[in-house]
Amino acid sequence: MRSPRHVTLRLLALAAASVTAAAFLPAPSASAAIPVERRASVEQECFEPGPDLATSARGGQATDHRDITRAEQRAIERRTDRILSRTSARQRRAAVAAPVPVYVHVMAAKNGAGDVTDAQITQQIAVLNTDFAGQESTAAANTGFTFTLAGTDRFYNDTWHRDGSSTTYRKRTRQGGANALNIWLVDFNYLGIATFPWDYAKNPGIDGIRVQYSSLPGGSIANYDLGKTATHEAGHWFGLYHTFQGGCVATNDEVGDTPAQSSATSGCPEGRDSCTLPGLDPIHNYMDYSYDACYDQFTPGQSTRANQMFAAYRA
Ligand SMILES: [Ca+2]
Ligand SMILES: [Zn+2]
Repeated sequence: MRSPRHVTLRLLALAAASVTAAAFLPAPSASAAIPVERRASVEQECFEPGPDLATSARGGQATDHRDITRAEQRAIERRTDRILSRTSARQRRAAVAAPVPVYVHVMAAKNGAGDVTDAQITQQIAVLNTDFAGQESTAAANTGFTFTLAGTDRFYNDTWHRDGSSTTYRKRTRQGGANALNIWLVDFNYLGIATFPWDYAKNPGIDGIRVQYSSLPGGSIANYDLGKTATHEAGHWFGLYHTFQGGCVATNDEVGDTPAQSSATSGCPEGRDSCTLPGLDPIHNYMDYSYDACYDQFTPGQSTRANQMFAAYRA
């Protein structure tokens, strides 16, 4: 049994040495240092984060969700198919285009750091609604999911603010059922970390996404301050993988209309083509690691998958 811990994808790489991923990439248009980037190991070996999530991820070995091997990926697909085959058409219809209640937990420091405003939270919910409705591109799918702020609570605890004791704080503060998106706003070395829907039943208390508070609209992280980290992490919460999951293999993320890519994208390198398989890299996809401004879509295939996963595990 692997650890239920979840490690990061949208990773804040603060160290200047954090450029291994760039080896795959066309040079960014400006040569300025990238203060923060979403980056992850593309290795598929089993990664067990240590007790201190932030420290274990700092080395760049972590993804923003727990590692999924090819074998486990296949098992998840089979399990989902079995569940859906037992789900009635009426149940599946009810799960499509579901309204999603959102609970935002502001984990501020005692001195008030991280105490985002209600206006920022409102803007973040608006970003989720825009992005999941496919309003940023004509190529984008409307997933049908809508988000409503169901509650906000605020804590002033330095340990929790730094994402310490995350299992404890999540279990104590999580609200709603499987269909409720819980967002914990913290200050850690990631942009965000997510749990997957197929893990809800065995570990409901920690279900949700943890997001770097300064990535909210109006936040302070250059290139990652438009609220798209929450969109990306919510994508995982709906059961979407990275578009670079598995690298250059046809099945990669189990979605047919997202071309395979060898590794995470950094910045917004137009024309990137990292696999010989058909299609340019989907650098504008919310499930890549591009800059916030580069993101503009979920695909129809991702929308279908998110709805199926919701019907199977969250409805
Ligand atoms: Ca794909
Ligand atoms: Zn991710």
